[in-house]
Amino acid sequence: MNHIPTNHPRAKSLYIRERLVEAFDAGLIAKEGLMAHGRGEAFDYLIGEKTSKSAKKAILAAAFMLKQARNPVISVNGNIAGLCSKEIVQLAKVSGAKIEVNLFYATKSRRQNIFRVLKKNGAPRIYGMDKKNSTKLSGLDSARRIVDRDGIYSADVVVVPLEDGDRTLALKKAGKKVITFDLNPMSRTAETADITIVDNVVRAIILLIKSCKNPKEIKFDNSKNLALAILEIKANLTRRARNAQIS
Ligand code: PTJ
Repeated sequence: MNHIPTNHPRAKSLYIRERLVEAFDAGLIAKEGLMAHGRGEAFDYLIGEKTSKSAKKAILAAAFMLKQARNPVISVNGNIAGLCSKEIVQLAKVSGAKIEVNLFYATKSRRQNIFRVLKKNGAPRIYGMDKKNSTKLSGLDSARRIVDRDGIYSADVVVVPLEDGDRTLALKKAGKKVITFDLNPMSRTAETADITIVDNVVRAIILLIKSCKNPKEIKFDNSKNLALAILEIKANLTRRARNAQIS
């Protein structure tokens, strides 16, 4: 990380990139995960690289849903393991959720590496590691259909950060509530989930952990909140366009 000057105007974003590259080298992240991050970065730029009002609202709603859940599970993929393993373990602790490794580009070695990093960060038990305990989620053809009987399969609430739309739909069809983090408010995942936190998971997860310590019930409608997120992007772009005209 020492080649990024601390006074670089985009230092924070570059540090996150660096973390991803290190996690890729450590065998946690798929190549495609680096590209998925690039798409996220572009949306982060559009939302102004800060937690918006709509995201704060979704975080409050998510904390309440998690705390009310009977059997919540956090689904961990390569990107999330690379970006915030420590915070995933903290979130599991404050919310009472289980942690399950579930991959789209599934390989044994990446699963093991993710397991190890979660263990190192204090995860007491990690689901999705024992083939004997696995089963299939119906309506899904990707590797993500393989889930743990005692984890995602029997969960009532599933947190799916950086997700693909197909599994969100399959989880919904299986009667589960879905909470996602997705910087793209127009993605299928964002539109299908019950609660979409349109923010960089690196920022939002810390706020979600805080909110789980003091959960409050709020009125929440995901479609309306997504519309608000899109309008926030529009307002940000309008402001940028005005500034460009003045200068
Ligand atoms: O580790 P695996 O094998 O399970 O694969 C994980 C990836 C992320 C590669 C896989 O799930 C994938 O291809 O995802 P998608 O379909 O590209 O969707 C990722 C979504 O997350 C996109 O809408 C991105 O905008 C968004 N995103 C990327 N980085 C972040 C993000 N959202 C929040 N925070 C981020 N840091």
